[in-house]
Amino acid sequence: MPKAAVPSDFLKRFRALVKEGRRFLVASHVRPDGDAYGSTLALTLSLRKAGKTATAWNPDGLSERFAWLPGAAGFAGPKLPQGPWDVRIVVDTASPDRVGDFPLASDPASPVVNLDHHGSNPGFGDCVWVDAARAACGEMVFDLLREADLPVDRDIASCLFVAISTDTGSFRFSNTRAATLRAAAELLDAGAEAGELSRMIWENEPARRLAFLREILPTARFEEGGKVGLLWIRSEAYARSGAQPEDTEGVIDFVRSVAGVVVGLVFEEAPGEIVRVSFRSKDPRVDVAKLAVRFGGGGHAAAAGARISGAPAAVEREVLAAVKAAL
Ligand SMILES: [Mn+2]
Repeated sequence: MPKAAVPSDFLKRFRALVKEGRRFLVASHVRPDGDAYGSTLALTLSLRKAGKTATAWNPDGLSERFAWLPGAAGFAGPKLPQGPWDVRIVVDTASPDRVGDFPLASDPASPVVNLDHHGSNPGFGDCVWVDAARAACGEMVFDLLREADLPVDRDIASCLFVAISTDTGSFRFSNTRAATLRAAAELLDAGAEAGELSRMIWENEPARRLAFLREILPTARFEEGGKVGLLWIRSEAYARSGAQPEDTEGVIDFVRSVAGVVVGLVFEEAPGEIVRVSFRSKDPRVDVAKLAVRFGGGGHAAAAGARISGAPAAVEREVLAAVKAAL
């Protein structure tokens, strides 16, 4: 383990909160991904193993896609469980408006811990550690558990492996650092099974996802001489295929994976004249977090998102103009 990966002020405060607190609520962002669920569950399981009462909660509840994760059985949401909480922990969440009904109001009796790897995180909460160099929040949770002397057993290691594996696209994306692979190796030492977990993550799609892909792949288009690849998810694609919002995970890879594409975009129609836009960049010189922030969203340099008000055609035009200027 790299010595003192966790900032000492944060670690000191966190250790004190864990020592004094009894009831913990751990939460993450809406439309949770593997890092959100894995980081939430790893912290929850570890706190429980340390003798605390800990509840994992998400504004979207537990998705079917991750229902096999260790500890998932007691997962709470969308309804917020009954408090009070001595400590409220938010993981992998770029901004406070992404945790639904999670109570973030300042309360000295219930400090908020903000643990995240999104560079656009404004640093909300009372005990904050944001490190944009980290591939996944799960990497930070792993360091934190070890340095705070909290348990990491096979189940916890498995949740953390899932967190890191999903946010790095199975260790393919440019956010994968030597330290990321070292953390993954240590998680295998702690009992995580790479083959089995990877199969559950990447080869466990519901059949309806193929029907969903049949609906959306015909919308694929290329702009700017092939440097921009985009897809549309029209609202009727869900009804026609029986897909769930979680089935959109990774569809952006179909345009991103094409040779010559620098920026991949997915536009998704949402209720109330809103378009959800996902951005991916394959070139470190094109920072899509900056683009997303301009449209009221956020994220990482290589992967970001925003919810934009407006008619679909108008939103597409504005986003393409901004992407073109950034290329
Ligand atoms: Mn993440």
